[in-house]
Amino acid sequence: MNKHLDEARRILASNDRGGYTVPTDRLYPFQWNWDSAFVAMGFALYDVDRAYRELERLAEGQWADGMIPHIIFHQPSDTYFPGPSVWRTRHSIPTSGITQPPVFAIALRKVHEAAGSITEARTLPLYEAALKWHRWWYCARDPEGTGLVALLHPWETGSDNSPAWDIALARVPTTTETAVARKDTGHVNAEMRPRDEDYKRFIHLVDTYAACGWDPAQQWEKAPFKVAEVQTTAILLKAGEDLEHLARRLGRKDEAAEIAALNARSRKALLAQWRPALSRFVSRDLISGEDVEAPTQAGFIPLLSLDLEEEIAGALVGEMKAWSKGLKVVFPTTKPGIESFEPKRYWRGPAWAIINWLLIDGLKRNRQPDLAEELRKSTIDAIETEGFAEYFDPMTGEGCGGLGFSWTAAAYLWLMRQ
Ligand code: 9WN
Repeated sequence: MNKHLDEARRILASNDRGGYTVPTDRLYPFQWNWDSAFVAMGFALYDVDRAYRELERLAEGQWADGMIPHIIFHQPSDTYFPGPSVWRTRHSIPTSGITQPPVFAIALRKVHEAAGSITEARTLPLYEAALKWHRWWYCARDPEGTGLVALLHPWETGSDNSPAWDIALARVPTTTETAVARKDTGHVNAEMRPRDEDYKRFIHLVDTYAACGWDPAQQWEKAPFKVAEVQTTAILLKAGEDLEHLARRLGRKDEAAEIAALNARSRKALLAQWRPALSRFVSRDLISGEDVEAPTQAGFIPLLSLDLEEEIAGALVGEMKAWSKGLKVVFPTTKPGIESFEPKRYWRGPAWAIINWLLIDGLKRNRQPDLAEELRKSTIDAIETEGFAEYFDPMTGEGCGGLGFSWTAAAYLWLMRQ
């Protein structure tokens, strides 16, 4: 086996904490939602039992209302802030109170297919957890039935300090009840992380929602940050397609029809977010009612779940190529050259293997194999040169953030398969 494949498996094994995988040691010492879904797809390539286990342990954190939280605190650790005492939630396993992109059902379909028909019994409870979560998304995060789901915290997007939130987040006060005691900057260079001011606003939001007792209706009413977001909706729609497929396989006809109707609603809503003048899709700030025009990777993620007309796909690809010109590693999470582009600062420019994974799948779906292959090669080269870093500086190729990173290992395994 190629030594990097071997290393990827070793990273997943060493980040195992008992049936679940931490994103990396110390910096992220708990189970994270979308990280685990990507990791499960990695495991599905060589250890289906372990892949199921990853999703089962994630589902242990599911709330009675259907939400699967963004962090499950299976065991205590004092190397991360904010921990359970800041979240003040009531689930029996301590969890955070917000969610993350719903990659779960995408992973479940892959794990189920890798397992073959013998393990239907193992898929079923996870299918039910996913269905409950998808219903939660449409009920709690799209109460008006627009088809686009909204996020109430930048951490829910998975792209915490993206320039996409700059305008919406600036409205959130920097005052907090909870003292902000960051641990992340003790593990990695502060220049690669969100700024202190961002953290104050992040924690202000946590305090606000904790004061709502984490009740979705109250949070919706009180939220000072509310963005109907295209990246998350595109992921939800792809996951919805996979869930619908599983529902049919499992003989759940009524549920398949219910999911298909939700998918149709999101498909239509996503398409309406296409902006020809920008050659991208845009999110909507629900507080101001305005489009979120900041140029970030999110604008291209709808490739993943829409079958676009030739003209739209061509324009998207043209724009992606323009952003990629002269870069050492693609794909940048912010358009290079603009003021908010910071090639080392987390979601403000760096290239991430899992974002590339989503884009590659989307480009293939939309008949763009050449650019898909370029992204695949670039991701593989970056990892083979710099190791399994959390993300990469697109200008220099340098591996940044945490090292020995689980989802980078899973992405490598996935992109190297066949
Ligand atoms: C907050 C674990 C997570 C990822 C996110 C990434 C980062 C956490 C943080 O790490 O977020 O959830 O403390 O910075 O932004 O996408 O899931 O890898």
